[in-house]
Amino acid sequence: MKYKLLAFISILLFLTASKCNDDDNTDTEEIKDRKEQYNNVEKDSIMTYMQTHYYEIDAQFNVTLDTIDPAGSHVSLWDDPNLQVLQVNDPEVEDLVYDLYYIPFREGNNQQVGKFDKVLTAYKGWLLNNKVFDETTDNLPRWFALAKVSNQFYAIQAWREVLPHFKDGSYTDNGDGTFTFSGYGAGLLITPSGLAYYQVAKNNLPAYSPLIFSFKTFVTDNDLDNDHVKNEDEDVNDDGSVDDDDTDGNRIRNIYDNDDDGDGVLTKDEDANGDGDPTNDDSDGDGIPDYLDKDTH
Ligand SMILES: [Ca+2]
Ligand SMILES: [Ca+2]
Ligand SMILES: [Ca+2]
Ligand SMILES: [Ca+2]
Repeated sequence: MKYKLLAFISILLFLTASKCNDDDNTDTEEIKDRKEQYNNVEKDSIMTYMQTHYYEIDAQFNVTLDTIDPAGSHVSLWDDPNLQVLQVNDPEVEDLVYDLYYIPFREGNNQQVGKFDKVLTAYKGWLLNNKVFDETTDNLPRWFALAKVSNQFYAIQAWREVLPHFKDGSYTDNGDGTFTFSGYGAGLLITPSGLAYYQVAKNNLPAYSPLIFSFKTFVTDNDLDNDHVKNEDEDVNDDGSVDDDDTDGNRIRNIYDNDDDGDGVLTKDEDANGDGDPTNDDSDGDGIPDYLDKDTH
């Protein structure tokens, strides 16, 4: 089933930010100071937006955003009792910390999304002027990698921070190329541009845009290379990044490598005790599990 679902678009398009995307910025203007942009501009514009807008959702967690009528009774995003805020460090400036807001509609009832997983999502993205700049439907969901790995596409940081607070759901194959998803996580997030595309402008997206996303976490893939070592365990040196774990030095990071030690035996087959978990087998007792040990297989 996983392989059928993988047919949905996975190498993306829009919502991805990877190092190679920096080439997209053909603008020769100087890049704005990240601290000034957040502290003097976006922090206020995000707060004002949230204080003056409300959301409505339908039974499938599709979101409508609108301006609050002072005579009405709508609760603003800012005053939503379920509003959560994450303190997130800027990836480039050490003492810049963002408020990243999200509102969970439903947590989801199946597997927790892992921070290095790939997630099948439906989503909608808005600018602060309420214009939709990108969206996909439940019938055409898209995969997004949360692991930040060089030369691979991965989701913007706001997604990488928020989605692991949700779970996926379950699905049924309708037999006609479509799936029906249920029990998934769903929510809304509001991010400063520093955790999104910052100076990069493309298509409907101006540079320095704070963004709003509604999202649904349909399916999370916790073993990207199908080697029976979960994505979170492919961080061998346990430093919070999977971009520096390449045991056999073949330039394919362990998280995408199905033979992590390059000894010619697939990682999933380096399971001496046959319990389905290659991480607990150390045949020569040298403290290195067989799947990371070229000497044993
Ligand atoms: Ca690591
Ligand atoms: Ca691997
Ligand atoms: Ca084992
Ligand atoms: Ca081995």
